[in-house]
Amino acid sequence: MRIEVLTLFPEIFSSPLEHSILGKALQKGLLNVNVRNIRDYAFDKHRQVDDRPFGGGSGMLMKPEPLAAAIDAVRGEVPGIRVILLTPQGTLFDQAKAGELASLESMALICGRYEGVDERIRKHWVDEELSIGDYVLSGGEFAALVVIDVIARLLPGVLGDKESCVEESFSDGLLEYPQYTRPRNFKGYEVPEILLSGNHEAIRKWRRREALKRTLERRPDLLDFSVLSHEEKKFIEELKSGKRVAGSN
Ligand code: 6GU
Repeated sequence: MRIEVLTLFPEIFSSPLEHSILGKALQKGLLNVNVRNIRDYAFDKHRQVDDRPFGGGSGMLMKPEPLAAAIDAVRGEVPGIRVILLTPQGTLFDQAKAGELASLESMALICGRYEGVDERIRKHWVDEELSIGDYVLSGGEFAALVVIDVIARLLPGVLGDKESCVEESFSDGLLEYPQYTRPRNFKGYEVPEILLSGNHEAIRKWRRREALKRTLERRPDLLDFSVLSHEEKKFIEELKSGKRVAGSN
């Protein structure tokens, strides 16, 4: 996959793209990220990239000319590229959206500043607008990094076998079950007995139920989209009605 990033702050991207899973994905060539400075497409004397809004009001807007020139250049170099503007006004970027984007050959991520971009860019130069959640960032750069990281994890070859197991358990739509590593007793706090039992079927069941409990407690909205067996639905109903108490099985 090829990702073109358009930003006024290209330096923000260097470290996050050098390390860990993203760093390896880039090194292996499974993913290509090219970061461009929008200011390089400002052709007036002062290379101005922002301006005051018509009609008044506080804050500056991104001027249309440099953005349009940058997007036109990217489209010229990468035919068919999907152009995405990162903005708090976009539709929500979630795991399902990530899955959809992961199948593209190329996309351009335009990092807006939060006061916004000229409406004509949104309407006529951009294919889609995405937000990563209900809060306001100072700019789209961190949002772009979130999008890149989430999508990279879905590309073939990026995750090793061990890591992709973990991935599967969120893609079933539930929160993770609790996990423990050594020591068995940490400052008086014990690891649940069942995990030491060696009974793989019992452990699998326990984990599934813990994931259901945690999801019901913290993110009941996710249960509407998860695929549950008849038995699991019954378990959830029992939890809700108080027949089962949190912490017990
Ligand atoms: Cl994509 N940009 C900005 N500036 N703020 C955000 C966002 C994006 N998503 C959530 N908040």
